[in-house]
Amino acid sequence: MVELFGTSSFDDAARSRLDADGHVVFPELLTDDARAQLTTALAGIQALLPGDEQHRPNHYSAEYDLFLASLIRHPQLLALARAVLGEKIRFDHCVALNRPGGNDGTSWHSHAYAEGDPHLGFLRIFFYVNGFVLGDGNLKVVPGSHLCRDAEIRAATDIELQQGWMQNRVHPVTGAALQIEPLAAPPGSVALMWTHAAHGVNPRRAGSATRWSVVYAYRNPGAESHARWLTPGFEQSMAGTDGLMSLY
Ligand SMILES: O=C(O)CCC(=O)C(=O)O
Repeated sequence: MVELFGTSSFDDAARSRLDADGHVVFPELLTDDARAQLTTALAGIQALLPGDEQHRPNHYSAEYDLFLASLIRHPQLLALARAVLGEKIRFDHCVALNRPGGNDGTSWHSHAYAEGDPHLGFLRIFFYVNGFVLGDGNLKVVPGSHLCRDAEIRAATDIELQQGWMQNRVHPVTGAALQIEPLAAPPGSVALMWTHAAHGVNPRRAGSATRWSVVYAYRNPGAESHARWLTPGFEQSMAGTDGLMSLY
């Protein structure tokens, strides 16, 4: 089994940052071996695109690649997910987020999960295999936005977000004005994010190499998940005795 992370990362300081900001980035956490195997797997997914519209290789990535599937139950990944969410967790999805040169990025959005019950967490764990620099397929966030638990945050541009959803809102805990924070991530970075955080991705520059990335999502059971791209056959093939693959 590949060693996924070079160090153990999630300590009290990281927990505080994740809970206050909605995200935390661990630079260079992936081992070189993991990065090499992830790059091969993600390039394989990229080569399959667009594929079957009903079963898209980038949405159901673990169903198309054994290495990506093997990471769902990787002890270091499960330990990280449980350190954040507690013992009772469910796997939600594994989605390839490769961004070739010229990719448009993604407009501002948040995701849905158990809006009425803040005890139910939904964690996104991004692997930025070859990283990204500012202004080139970089992730951007609004620290504190996750605390609003708003599944409907949408904006096409930074200005639209600032003049729309962010207008007249403050950080729910600190009371500070909300700010857009563009992130940089050196190769091998892992980012944790609560799913209700407002986030978007800037376009990848035309001449840049493909940004290899994938997200693994885990959540506390108890509510329906709409992001759960998982076929029944795959769910059964991966089922253990711990309920990790079930919906509830
Ligand atoms: O591509 C990324 O870095 C983030 C993708 C994203 O917005 C998402 O997974 O919700």
